[in-house]
Amino acid sequence: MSGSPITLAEVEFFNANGWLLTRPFTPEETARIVTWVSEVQNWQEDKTNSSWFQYFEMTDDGPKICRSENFIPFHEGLRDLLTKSVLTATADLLLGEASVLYKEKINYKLPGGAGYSPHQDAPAYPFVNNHVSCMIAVDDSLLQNGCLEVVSARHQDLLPMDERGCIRNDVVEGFDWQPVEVRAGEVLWFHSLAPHRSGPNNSSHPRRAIYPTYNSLSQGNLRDAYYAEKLRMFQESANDSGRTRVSLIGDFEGRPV
Ligand SMILES: O=C(O)CCC(=O)C(=O)O
Repeated sequence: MSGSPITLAEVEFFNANGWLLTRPFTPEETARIVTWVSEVQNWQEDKTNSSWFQYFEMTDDGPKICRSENFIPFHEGLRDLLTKSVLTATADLLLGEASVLYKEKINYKLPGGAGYSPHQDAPAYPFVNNHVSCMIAVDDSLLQNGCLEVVSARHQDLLPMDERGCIRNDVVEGFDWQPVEVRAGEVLWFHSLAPHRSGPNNSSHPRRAIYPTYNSLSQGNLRDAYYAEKLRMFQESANDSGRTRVSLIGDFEGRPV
């Protein structure tokens, strides 16, 4: 696999475990990514939902931004990063065929920000069944600020879910959860059936991360359809969950503003 962004052994590790940690970016590239994410973080909320989406959560220190979505049409650097870089070449290898960007988000998890209940991503992704995501760490993602935790080798099937669309408690308790600390500029790939969760940010440092999701191009270029469907579902159903709604499943534990 000469010239390949990842080795055959890494593809095999991903296929066996459902996740893979890679180090594709130089310190200079990482610094650029940090700048770009800070730019999007400061964009005003578009209440008409005709451009990017910004989401907020309540913390003990007041409301804070918790997520941005649909930002690549409005940011060239991030668009190139997510659609024509080492990331797309890696997604092709992990999917075993040509990939296309399905959706993108930034989770900010600022100090005091909430974690995510144990879940698989697949139930939140309509129209496609072959997809892979990664977490590009913008800040060091560590135990104290709510790094991801994964379960190895449990990405074969959809697991039993609770009423929020998260993994049922009795199943969660039987799993061996493994925290994966990811340094700024490192990338954690995970299969859309890989069980994962994360705790709150109990530190004084942000834990920002970009999460692009790629699907097999053979299933179509569905990014616009995904965001249209998400908006439709958010508009058609009231959120009475007591949590901030950021996803088509109720995995985010953030308090509403
Ligand atoms: O950012 C995190 O801590 C978890 C993210 C996640 O699992 C999600 O957004 O579905």
